[in-house]
Amino acid sequence: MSIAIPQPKSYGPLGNVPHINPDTPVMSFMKLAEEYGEIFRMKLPFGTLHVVSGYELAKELSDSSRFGKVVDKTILDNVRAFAGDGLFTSETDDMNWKKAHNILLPSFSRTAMRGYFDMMLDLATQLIQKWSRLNPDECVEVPEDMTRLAMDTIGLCGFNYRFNSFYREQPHPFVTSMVRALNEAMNQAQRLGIQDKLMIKTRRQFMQDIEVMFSLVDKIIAERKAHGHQETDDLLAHMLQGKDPDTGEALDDANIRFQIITFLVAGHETTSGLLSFALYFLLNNRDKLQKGYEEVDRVLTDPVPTYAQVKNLKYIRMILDESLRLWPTAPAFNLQVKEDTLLAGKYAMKKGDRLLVLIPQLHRDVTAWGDDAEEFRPERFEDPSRIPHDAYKPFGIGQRACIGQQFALQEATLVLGLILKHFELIDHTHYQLKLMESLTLKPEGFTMQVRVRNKQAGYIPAGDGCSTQSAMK
Ligand code: FDE
Repeated sequence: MSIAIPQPKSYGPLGNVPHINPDTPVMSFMKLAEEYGEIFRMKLPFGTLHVVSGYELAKELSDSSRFGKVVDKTILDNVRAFAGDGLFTSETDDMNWKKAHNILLPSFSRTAMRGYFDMMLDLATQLIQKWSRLNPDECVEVPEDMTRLAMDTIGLCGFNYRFNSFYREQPHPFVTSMVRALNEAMNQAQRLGIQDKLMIKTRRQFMQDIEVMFSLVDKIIAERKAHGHQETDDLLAHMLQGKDPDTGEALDDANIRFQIITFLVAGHETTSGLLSFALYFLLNNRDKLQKGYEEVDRVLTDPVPTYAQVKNLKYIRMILDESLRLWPTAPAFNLQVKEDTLLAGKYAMKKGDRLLVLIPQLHRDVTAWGDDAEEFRPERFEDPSRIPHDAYKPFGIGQRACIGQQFALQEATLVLGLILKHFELIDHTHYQLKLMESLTLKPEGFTMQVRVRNKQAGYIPAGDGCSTQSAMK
């Protein structure tokens, strides 16, 4: 016996659109989930969406014989204009997805991570040096600096290219174009077809931004081909040399271009948001911050941290896991039903039905996480056997799960460990969380002050010398 899937009030031809605030769709969906529960239906211009956020339901979604990723016809389809058939925006049955997945998987294995460590350290050091040279009344723009760090890290580890973001006041032109094109891909999804065609200037800018991205990436590929890649062991080398074990084929240049852009897009905002939220949570949970300090002082005993030491930052890792639970920076993914099925034995779903998994809400399901689900408590991740894995999906599910997971976590553990080792964190504005939603989530306008730590002097109390105005610029 199936039971009906609830749907919020519908407004004629607009369907359920009026329930969604276009600036904060994730928040809108979370509010609706509070009211309508583990699954509800939304009638939207491109079709009907089933928003899923319950533990019982999520358990079944990893079954790839019943559910599979679909490249949604709104945002991701627009992102395809510059990410093409790269890993993130290709369909699973697209030949190039499987091929690239096979070729690139070894580059993201746990063992491959050791090879990226020194490059990650290079960028982390740039961040620490920048912060240690600030005057006491200056403040750190957290998401901005974390974006510099994440962008430069994927650039260097991926393609041996330095964006040198820490040496620039303004973002690298590639980054400006990428961010603008991503925003435009989101905005297009909210405009009607005819409205969209009339926006000639916007369209021209979009095409220009894509050109900027293509030309830099094509240059990187051409230079690498011209100068050989004997010494460089990065993603690009793997893409140029790798052969798909299934077919024996290599990736073509057009696809490599899309993969590079894909890694830059997928790797920078998500990781930057993760680090920003982790710092936000630590400022608001002083006892956890203290535990973090204790760990880095105990483990990071060399002036330059080693790979093995970073692996040993267990509590720092738990802080990151818990940050990704409360604010998973990639907040949703799309699935399609492969055959008619009964979800959790009670909701009838038809072949082709679309699901949106709302991760932040799933991560707050009290049936999986307990009554303190809203609380920031890294200790939940202490005992792996007690983590409700089916209710924890910050990296997606199945074969389309995040290929960059180990990469992002190693980078974030290193960076957060080094930050705590070197700095006292000061919440000089009593920052109140304001979520900024683009393709990913970020704490908007989040700034803090840092003081170089001096153990003899003990804790240095917070000052409020940094005006919010300069913080927001
Ligand atoms: C992916 C991903 C996902 C899934 C999506 C869907 O399903 O649609 C998710 C959820 C994610 N991812 C998440 C995340 C978070 C973080 C922090 C990250 N992520 C990071 C990173 C880094 C890098 C480099 C990356 N990432 C990448 C990536 C890619 C390429 C992808 C696609 C895959 C396939 O194959 O599909 C992803 N990522 Fe991530």
